[in-house]
Amino acid sequence: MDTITQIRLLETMLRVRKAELQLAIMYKNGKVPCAAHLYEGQEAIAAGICDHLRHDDCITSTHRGHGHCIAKGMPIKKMIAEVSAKKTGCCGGKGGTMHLFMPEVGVMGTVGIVGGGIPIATGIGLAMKMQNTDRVAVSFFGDGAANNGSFHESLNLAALWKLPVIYICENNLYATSVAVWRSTPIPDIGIRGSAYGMPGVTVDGNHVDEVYAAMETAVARGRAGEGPTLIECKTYRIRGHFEGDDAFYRTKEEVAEARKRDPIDYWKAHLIANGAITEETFEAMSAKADEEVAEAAAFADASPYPEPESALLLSGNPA
Ligand SMILES: Cc1ncc(C[n+]2csc(CCOP(=O)(O)OP(=O)(O)O)c2C)c(N)n1
Ligand SMILES: [Mg+2]
Repeated sequence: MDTITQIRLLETMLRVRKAELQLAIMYKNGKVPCAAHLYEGQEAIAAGICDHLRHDDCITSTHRGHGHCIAKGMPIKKMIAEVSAKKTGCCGGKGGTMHLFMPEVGVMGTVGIVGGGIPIATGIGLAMKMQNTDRVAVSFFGDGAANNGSFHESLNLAALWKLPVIYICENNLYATSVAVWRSTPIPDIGIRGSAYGMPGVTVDGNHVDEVYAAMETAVARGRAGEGPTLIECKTYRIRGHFEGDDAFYRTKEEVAEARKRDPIDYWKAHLIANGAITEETFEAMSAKADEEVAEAAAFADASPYPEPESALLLSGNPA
């Protein structure tokens, strides 16, 4: 991986992290009028996967999808405005956090139904194949979703039809309050790929270089018409399931231990050690991300809510 890519990955991770921390504050201040499932600690996955995607590739995402949208190219201000239910959001303020759409950058929806995005990405992959393109579709989903019927049906069809779909299972060890060991009898969800006749790999999802390398192979396979891949990224859900969840079902020690494996700390240390950046460069990158997020929050704050008369309009993003 060249130095420019290394730095761009760090930049994406910082932008995602800062946006999520900003939303946490906005949620506390009553500015997010719906549940907020934040992505802190999982940034390496969105960054490492989406870095391989072109503008015309597509993703589907989940209830925990802000990071995927940013990494795929949605401007942070359109995301924050939407999550704040403002007219200037990517869906005119009518979608909110679990219905973020921006087809022009390939964001085909954050979906609140667990596992719901998996068949959508599969259908998009089928369309891409029927149109004879080398585009790929990516489905992000959690460990909980990997036990949903939609996962199994989708992987079966995608392998059968050699669809250009890459399935990204973010195993953050919890589905709401249920630890993965209580719901899943195998240590690695990645091995499920072989049951359907596709490569299935498991990587450290907190190490962006590992995620990036796995995706490089998967995306080449998809573009070459060779079919789908399942990538399981092991990570940890640092925050509660949603903002306000006190997560009584796990110990503080467990979370503290996981915080030591912060994906940004890891990549920053790696880049400093190999001379790609200095501590000063990092501070400058961090400040730039802070500035972008502060501007996005101010934009959302200053934006109006959609007019009540527009409630029944079926389409059209007035912004
Ligand atoms: C079909 C369906 N069942 C249950 C829920 C309630 N629910 C919302 S998020 C969630 C847990 C999802 O866990 P996982 O797939 O691991 O994603 P994570 O929250 O860890 O990112 C559940 C059960 C839902 N939204 N949809
Ligand atoms: Mg999970």
